[in-house]
Amino acid sequence: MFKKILVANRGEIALRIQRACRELGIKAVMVYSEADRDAKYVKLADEAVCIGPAPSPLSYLNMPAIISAAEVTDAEAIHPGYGFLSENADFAERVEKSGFTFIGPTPENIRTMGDKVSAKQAMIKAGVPCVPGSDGELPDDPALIKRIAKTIGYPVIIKASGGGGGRGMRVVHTEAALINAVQMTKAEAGAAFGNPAVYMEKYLQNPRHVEIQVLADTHKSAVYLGERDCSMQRRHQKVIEEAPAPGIPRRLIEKIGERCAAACKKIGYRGAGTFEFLYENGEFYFIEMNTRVQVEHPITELITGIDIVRTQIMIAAGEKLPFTQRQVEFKGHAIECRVNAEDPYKFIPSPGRISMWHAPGGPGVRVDTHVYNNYFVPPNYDSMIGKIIAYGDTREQAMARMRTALLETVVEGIQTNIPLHQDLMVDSKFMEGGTNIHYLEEWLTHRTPNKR
Ligand code: MV4
Repeated sequence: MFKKILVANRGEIALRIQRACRELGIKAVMVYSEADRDAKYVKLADEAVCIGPAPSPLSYLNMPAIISAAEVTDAEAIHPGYGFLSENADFAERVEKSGFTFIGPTPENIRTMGDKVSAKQAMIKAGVPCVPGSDGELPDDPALIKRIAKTIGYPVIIKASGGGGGRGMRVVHTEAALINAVQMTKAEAGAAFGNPAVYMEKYLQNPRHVEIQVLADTHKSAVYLGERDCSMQRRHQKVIEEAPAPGIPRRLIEKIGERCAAACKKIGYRGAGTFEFLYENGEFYFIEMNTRVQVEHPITELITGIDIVRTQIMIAAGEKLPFTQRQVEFKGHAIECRVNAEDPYKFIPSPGRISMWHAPGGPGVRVDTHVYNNYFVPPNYDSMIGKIIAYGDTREQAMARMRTALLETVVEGIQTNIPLHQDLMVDSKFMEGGTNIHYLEEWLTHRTPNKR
């Protein structure tokens, strides 16, 4: 096992990784920007290295600064967390070329999944069901493009191969609008991602976003840890996630989960990964794969009892997965509310000093956050300041515990989206379960501030 790991991230996930290191008896080197100097996980660190000024391009995205920090502290491995450099294949490659272990998949895995056309081709080949589409990059010939769209059937969606997570997409409803939409998407993709390649898919009108968590080791073993329903989102930012996904038959999850684990073996995947699917009318359609630990990983940890971050480290150290698929058991229900420093009605970021912080507790409540009394939320980064996760034997119990947890939480000095979560936890459609990817945005257009 490693003796020392460098944590190349900030905020709650930096603390989460530091905790996993402590549990494993591994020293954690924390890197921080000038804006994060006072973070508690920096003060509590075995070692800490300032890697630059507040703007992330100068610090958390600064590859030479991070690799130098690993060199001067004699770290053996680098955990990238999520966001920042976590899905940057060139970074993973530079980490390994410098003699460190990248705690994540191979640069080749990351590159394949970063290019959405090659990701989809790899998945089709590995037997994972995908959204019907162009099977590769769209050709230039307008007549050919029209023929592909006609075969798929309108509406179709044009997506940039270099995009993902909702960037570089256009829905097309008629042949009259098709060629212009393709040209526009190509131009934007070229400018934004340096890659004008686009592909086409059938546009699914009312799907749910259901993802499958996998873990694969370097000894040809791969397992799935069930699913997460991430349909409650606004502008491609997830707001609430839950596991299991309400109302999806267990045999369907088993079938798609087994396909994902088999695909991992087929492509030589290593580490933690997430297969993103659209789920509509009882069918799963692969859209993208994320090659990192995800924000919402705790809900899977709670329903399986498996520590995903700890397992990522064990896999990177060359150990075998300490359990088989048959030993993975799903128990209870977990819901996560992302707590953002923002206006709960207008969604404007609300950084600043937290004059009072009181975390909820009690049975089945987990809080993953790096904040504390008098913590200053810097304006330079993502507005998420933590996650409240509630677990219960049933979905109803998890939701009841979440309501209590939200009521107990005190955050003063900044605005947060906790009032939004409180309103959603008593919304009858959400309480029923199975809301689709459009539900929250639609709900927000009819929302009236709730007095309490
Ligand atoms: C789609 C789709 C409908 N049909 N693909 C958006 C993010 C990116 N990961 C893929 N996205 C979508 N792809 C087809 N063929 C609808 C979306 C989509 C979406 C997907 C997941 C979660 C939230 C979403 C919000 C809007 C659109």
